[in-house]
Amino acid sequence: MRVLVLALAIVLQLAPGGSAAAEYTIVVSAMKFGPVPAGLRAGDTVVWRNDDMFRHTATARDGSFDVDLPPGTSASVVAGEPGSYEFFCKFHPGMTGTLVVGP
Ligand SMILES: [Cu+2]
Repeated sequence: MRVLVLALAIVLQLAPGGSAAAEYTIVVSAMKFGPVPAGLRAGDTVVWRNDDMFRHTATARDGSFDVDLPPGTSASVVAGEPGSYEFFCKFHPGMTGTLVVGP
């Protein structure tokens, strides 16, 4: 019984109410980045999922992230400093988007 109470306390500590980080997925398909999440905040996770048969990247112009996405894979980044981040694909420079991170 004591073990159970201890485990519960740890779970509550890891999930503080109200400020839990969110996770968003940006799907890459048909040589395009899908919609970027609105309301993204520092500490949230962005999952990039490549549904294409081609390799892509999600590369920030300011170098703050560079995600390699072989076909059929996913990778994630945690949103850092609030701001606006333009990104593109290294292999297909016409593929672009902007992530906006709020405080
Ligand atoms: Cu690409």
